[in-house]
Amino acid sequence: MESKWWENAVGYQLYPRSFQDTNYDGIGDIQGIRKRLPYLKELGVDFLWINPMYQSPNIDNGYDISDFYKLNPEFGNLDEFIELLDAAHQMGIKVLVDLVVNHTSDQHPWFLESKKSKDNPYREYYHWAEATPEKMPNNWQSFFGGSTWTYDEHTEQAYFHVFAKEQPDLNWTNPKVREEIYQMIRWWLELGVDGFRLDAISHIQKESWDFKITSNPWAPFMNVSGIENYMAELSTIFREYQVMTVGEASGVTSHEAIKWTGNHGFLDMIFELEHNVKIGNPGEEKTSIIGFKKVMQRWQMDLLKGGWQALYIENHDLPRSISTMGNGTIESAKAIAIAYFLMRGTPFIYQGQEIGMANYPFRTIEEVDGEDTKYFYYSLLNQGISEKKALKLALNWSRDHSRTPMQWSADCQAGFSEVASWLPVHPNYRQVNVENEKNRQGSLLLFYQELISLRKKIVEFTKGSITFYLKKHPYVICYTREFQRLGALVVVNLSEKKQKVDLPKWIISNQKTILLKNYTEEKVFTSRIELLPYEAAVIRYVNPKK
Ligand code: TEU
Ligand code: CA
Repeated sequence: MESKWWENAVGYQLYPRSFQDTNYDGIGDIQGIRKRLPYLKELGVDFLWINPMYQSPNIDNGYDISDFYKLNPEFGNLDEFIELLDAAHQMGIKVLVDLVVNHTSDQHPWFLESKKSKDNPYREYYHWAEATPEKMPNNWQSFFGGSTWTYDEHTEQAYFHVFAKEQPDLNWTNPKVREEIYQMIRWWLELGVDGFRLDAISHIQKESWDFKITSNPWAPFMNVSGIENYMAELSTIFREYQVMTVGEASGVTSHEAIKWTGNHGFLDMIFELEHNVKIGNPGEEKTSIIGFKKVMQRWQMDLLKGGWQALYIENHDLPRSISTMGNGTIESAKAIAIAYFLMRGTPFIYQGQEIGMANYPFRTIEEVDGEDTKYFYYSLLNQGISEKKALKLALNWSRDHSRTPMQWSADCQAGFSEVASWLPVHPNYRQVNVENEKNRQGSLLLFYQELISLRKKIVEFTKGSITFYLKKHPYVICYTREFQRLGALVVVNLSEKKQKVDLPKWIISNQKTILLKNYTEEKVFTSRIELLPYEAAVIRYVNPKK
């Protein structure tokens, strides 16, 4: 297999609305990203994925695009974006942008035309079907709640949307739509972006409207057969420009992921969405460690056959991992970091994860921004559930937890802005911030820096195979990465309790050095070992059999 630059790279996901505000309107901007490039360079990341910055009415924070060729003025203009690209490139940092082509905003000129009449030339750019106000074409449900159909009184038909009603799905069966999309993709590539993160890409193909849902409610629009044709067309363009692509591909199984990624795949790598397995009573859910483990073990083993995974633990759609997987301590955050970062694939860090930003203690629904969270909250109230309970249920897994402003310093507004921000700053910002952690020995930030450089320096992590041990253990993740004679054993206790485990004897007896650990006390790793709460270590060994 030929080497690709991203095999040895670390990515950083940036949510521009909450990264850095430079003109003091409480909203992050392009100049803010530029200002913080030195920080990202020092952290050691090789590329950025920036969430959408296009023109948008912001029903879904930029994932509802009304003009693919313009930036939202609240972030800045195209010239500023080009300057950012140049500055990043000069520092050796590549830039991926979000490609949102499953849907547009309902304010996009195509949709405004499409709505006008049944014979409008843009009608077929979207999915319309016969309906009455009482009866939708089918009973499919959208991801954000409610029907996938919205009735339009003017033309007496309904249009289709898998997300909010303000995000009508594009009709990919229409060659004109595809042509417009491909043209737009080329335009951004000509501008010099280094690749794309493909939003919700596994939903572009739909089943026919009479498809009957049996168990999985999302089956009619998740990785539906026929999607390969569109993916192949897309990949032809990506190959021509030799850019990096990462797909958000929910519903693509670990087995199919080989076809989607790797040398002959449609894309370079994909994010799976399966590993976020929840456990606990509604309103108090945490991540199931065994659930996470099982999914990751299966994906990693399947992809060894020739695919590549985008590794992540947080993003803008998930609550903070220190709160959902960890117990709020730095040790737990370090353990989580080691657990996923050294698997086979390209690791991504979501902004703030590297300093241990935590879930926000929301007290009222007014503090919330996300439409999906609000929808959930109000539908609970409608079911007669009390405000207090509804808030707890709706906020436990809200996307807003990860969208509060980046905590740069102990200054007012955490150094994000000088005015009140669009989402409030987390009250813990005086302790949890970049300035503080940059200079504090043992901090999570310095640990991430070390982890990143280790990930890049040690060849096993880039080129090595992977083997899992203690596969059924409910809390301890254990795997080796091996390349030729060299090996690294990763062992992580993802629980608040001590765990006694047996490590492979032949590895322990051939150990050389401890590459990284999250407790400072000296420790000798014997094959029968008691791990402290959230203890994690990476041990280098030599394989005598090779
Ligand atoms: O999320 C899409 C997304 O989460 C679904 O594709 C997923 O399949 C489903 O929820 C599984 O349960 C992306 C963005 O990350 C998100 O922020 C946007 O709101 C969404 O697309 C719409 O563009
Ligand atoms: Ca701003």
